[in-house]
Amino acid sequence: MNNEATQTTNEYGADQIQILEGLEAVRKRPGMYIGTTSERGLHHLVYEIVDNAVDEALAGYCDTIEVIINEDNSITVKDNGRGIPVGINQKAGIPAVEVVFTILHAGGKFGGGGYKVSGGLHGVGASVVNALSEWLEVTIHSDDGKMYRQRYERGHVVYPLKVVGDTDRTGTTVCFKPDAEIFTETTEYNYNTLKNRLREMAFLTKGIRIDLTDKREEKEVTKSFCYEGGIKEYVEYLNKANETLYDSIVYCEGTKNDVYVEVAFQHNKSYSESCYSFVNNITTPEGGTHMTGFRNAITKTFNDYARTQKILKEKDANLSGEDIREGLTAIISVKLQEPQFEGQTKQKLGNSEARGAVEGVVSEQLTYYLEQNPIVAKIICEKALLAQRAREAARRAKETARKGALEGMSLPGKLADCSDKNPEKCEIYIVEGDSAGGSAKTARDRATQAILPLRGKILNVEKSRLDKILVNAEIRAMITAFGTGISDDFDISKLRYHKIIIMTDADVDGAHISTLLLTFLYRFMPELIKQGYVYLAQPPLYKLEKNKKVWYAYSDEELNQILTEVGRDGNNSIQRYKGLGEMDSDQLWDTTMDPEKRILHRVTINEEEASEIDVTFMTLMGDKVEPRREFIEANARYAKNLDI
Ligand code: TTJ
Repeated sequence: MNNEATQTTNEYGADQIQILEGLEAVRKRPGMYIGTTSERGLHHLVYEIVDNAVDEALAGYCDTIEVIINEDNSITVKDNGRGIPVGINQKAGIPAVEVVFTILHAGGKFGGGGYKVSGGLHGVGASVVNALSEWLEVTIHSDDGKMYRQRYERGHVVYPLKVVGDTDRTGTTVCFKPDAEIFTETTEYNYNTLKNRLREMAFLTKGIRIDLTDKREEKEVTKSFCYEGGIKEYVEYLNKANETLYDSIVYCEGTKNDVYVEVAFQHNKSYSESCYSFVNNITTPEGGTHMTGFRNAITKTFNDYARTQKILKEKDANLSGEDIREGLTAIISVKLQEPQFEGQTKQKLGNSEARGAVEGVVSEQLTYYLEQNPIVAKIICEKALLAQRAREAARRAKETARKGALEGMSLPGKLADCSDKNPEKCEIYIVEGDSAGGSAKTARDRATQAILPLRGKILNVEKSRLDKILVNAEIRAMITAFGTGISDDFDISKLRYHKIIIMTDADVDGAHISTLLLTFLYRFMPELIKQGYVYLAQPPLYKLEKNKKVWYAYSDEELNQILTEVGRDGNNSIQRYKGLGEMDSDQLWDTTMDPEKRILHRVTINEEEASEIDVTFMTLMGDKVEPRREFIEANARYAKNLDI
């Protein structure tokens, strides 16, 4: 970090006034530096600081990072690296550590030479975190045996770097409190969000230990993440809920065109693909050149292998990339000096040298691996062959489904469509069971509300191939009703309703049906969720009657609140709704369907946590019973929320 400081001061000068102007700019337009001041931006501050410690680990000088959420929602990050240099930086005329925290670096681009590879979405530098913190304190355990400290408030130095004691270790500790003037939405940290990201960071940096402690809990909890196997263990973790197709995890590693490439993969017996790509430890939800390189490499290598081994006969068509990726779980991680991000959300890697690097490293090492492991190679090729045949059958089934959808003909018989044809005004209720469907049809506003009743449990798409999924009546009914088609044929402009509302009983079975429906949408029409068209209806849990007046409560808390207001006496009659079927159509309208009064929850996907969502769906829907039981037990205290 010493040399970075020297480099950047060339551009920025050490003039204190300029320094303050720099950090003032960050406070004026925080979005320019951290994307958003929402909950997400709040969490990015932590990642930014932790990234610095991870860089020290990548340089080989640090093996443990501790992250603490303090009681007041301030954050402590502590490493056992060399410690940020405390000596005076010649150009700036102030200690290097002060440079790090008070001089705005150019968007995290530090150029070649140093070990630092941070970049992309974060990598904006510790000074940005400092500028956006009510206060920040850095403590350095230096190899000169002294402990140094400096404090800043909203980016301003409170006192010059000073010696505060002696020490017999080295390392850096940063403690900061995000500024509530900046983070107006929330300043409260979400333990699970930090946990998931720190776990991911630990997977991506093999051997590093990252501890997370939450001091806000009565009983302080610490979680420790350390993976000697790195991304190999990541794949193992992602696959834990599924039966794998073979035991080993394929791993390739190498450097080409100055790009460091690391890839791990393993197939499971499911039919969906779970591939995640990273650039400098930052997730790239939209993929990019590294992902393309990976796909090209495996498609070509497996086809070459299948041809030479005569698994593919001369007359057979090539295996498609999709066939080979059926049931594939993969992590693709690249590290390069100057990543370029493209696309609307800047989440797609654009560097063309990354494509060649991944393609080269994977082709070469996978070819060798397949030669050395003919049994695994054959298993994968045969699964891909089955996928190829199923894909043919699916194509035919899809063709009919698509025709139905595109030509607007033969809407499903069970659908009670609305009369308005303007999708923006229209909504469709997907309702569990024919009886609730009946009430909903009576209750609805015919102009804008369509009702599609589904019978019983719907097909678990995690356990079926596309050809089977597409002949399922309930699924076909949804596809035709929505009008969009699925997967590659998906076309959002054909969407017939701008609200897709899942309405199920407020019990465990209802939650299960909601999950099955969401799994289907997530796998085959993810854009519907991403663009915010999917909602969960919230039916009431209780009906309270007193002196001919009626109240509905949507939670236990609300029931208690109402009881407190109306008085707890013998005139109360409380009904616990077990299902939608217990309400007549008027009640259903009043409580759950009337746009003026109903409660809808919009379903969202946090792109940064996509791999966690995958694990959740796979755990809930996958083959293995034990991980599912563990998951449900571990999340039992959220069961109330899951029930919604
Ligand atoms: C730079 O090169 C000389 C030896 O020290 C290197 C350095 O700066 N290491 C370093 C920085 N270790 N840890 C950090 C660091 C840790 C945290 C938590 C926050 C920040 C901004 C830096």
